[in-house]
Amino acid sequence: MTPSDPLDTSAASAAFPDDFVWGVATSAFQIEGASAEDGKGASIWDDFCRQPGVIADGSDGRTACEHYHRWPSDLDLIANLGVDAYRFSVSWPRVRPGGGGAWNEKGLDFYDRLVDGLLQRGVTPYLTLNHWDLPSELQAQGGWAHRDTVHRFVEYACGMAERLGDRVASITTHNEPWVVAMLGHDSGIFAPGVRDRATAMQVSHHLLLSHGLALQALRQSGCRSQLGIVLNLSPVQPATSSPEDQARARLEDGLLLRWYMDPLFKGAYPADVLAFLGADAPRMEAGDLAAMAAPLDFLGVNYYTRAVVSADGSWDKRRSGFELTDMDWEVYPQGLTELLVRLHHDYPVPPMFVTENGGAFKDGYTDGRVHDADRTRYIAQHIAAVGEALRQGVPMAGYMVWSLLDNFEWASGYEKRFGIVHVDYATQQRTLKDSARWYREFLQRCQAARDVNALAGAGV
Ligand code: GCO
Repeated sequence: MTPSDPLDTSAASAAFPDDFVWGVATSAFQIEGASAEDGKGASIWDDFCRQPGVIADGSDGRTACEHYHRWPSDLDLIANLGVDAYRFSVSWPRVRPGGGGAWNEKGLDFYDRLVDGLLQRGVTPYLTLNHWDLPSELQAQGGWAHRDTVHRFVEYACGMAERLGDRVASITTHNEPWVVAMLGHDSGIFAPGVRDRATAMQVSHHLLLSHGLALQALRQSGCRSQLGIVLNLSPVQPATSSPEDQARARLEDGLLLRWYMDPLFKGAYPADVLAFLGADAPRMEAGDLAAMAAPLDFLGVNYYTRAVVSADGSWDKRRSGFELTDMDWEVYPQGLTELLVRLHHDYPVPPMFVTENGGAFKDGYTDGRVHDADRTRYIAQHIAAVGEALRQGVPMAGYMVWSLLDNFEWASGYEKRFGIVHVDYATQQRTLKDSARWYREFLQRCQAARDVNALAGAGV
């Protein structure tokens, strides 16, 4: 192993400052199960899964990883990895079943216990409010396309901050608004399965607006958690240097990245994308753009792969020469450095976290072990890419692996496994994969370096 080998945990850990936050991430619908227990209301994902043919294996989130019942042992697992932080999401319909109206004490109690359980184990809670499971009752009134949902979200944010804000270090408003808008309302491959470009853009506007208004309300209420948003971003590269491919890549970059980053950091939508959208551009009211640009304490970036586009659709990633994951996504760690450096260069970004990064691979389970060398390499290479961004002066504050557990991978059901911990869905048994063992060893190295520095700082 050479010193620059990303799998060498001692060399890899050296690139990071002592206060860098290491974590693992999940989301409510993907792991909790208990989809109708203790007063939980239905979400758009509960409904969507019932439509024939939309989930690859015909599955749903009714049981998932049974985390709603197995949370104490899952928290032990998290603590045992040695992470600093656990990123999870709250199921809105579990705590406020109708979206508005009465709150559900039993649902709130669950997250109370979860947060206390993390703190007792020395793990810092990072809370996400909207990881896609909108209450069905709000969808019946128009969902994110309807402006009232913005106000229901602000109420929900304030209610959760009131309940948990004294104990959670970090609150994220939305996870991946692009996915909610475009996959949920343009291509319709995700809940709620709408296929209409104008609706999708209106949804994106309401997500950004609700984010800004929630931040404002949370700060006014004296909430002391760090506040931010999480975007799914990738470098968008033209397949060739032809003017057509370059123009297409610029537009796709506009729809994916600048459509969200510009209003958050520059107070305006990108003019080229507005021109492209024409009549599909969202309706806005005075003050919306100013509200959306509320100052952020952090920006979360979810990174999995790059995007390559060609005007005629002829790009074929199978011929690119890069390894593909089980999602058919290219393994492209240098894209993470490229992306983070660009964000730092183009926008006045606050400290950034990689809030999700990981890979689905076909795992083989043998005799209590999962030798997922491909996932281990993927994670190590991407951690090295974050280290390189830091070296280039990018303000990076943390990195979280997606995901702690194998879980419900949306339209792919349970067929795609992203966990560093294997889940046997028949028995709910959890098994550390080799990637989890590698991450644990890596975190031990980081901790040892911190201890040495603390001793040196104390003059010992
Ligand atoms: C995401 C989603 C996760 C997915 C992961 C892998 O934020 O895109 O948050 O829920 O499972 O990205 O596709």
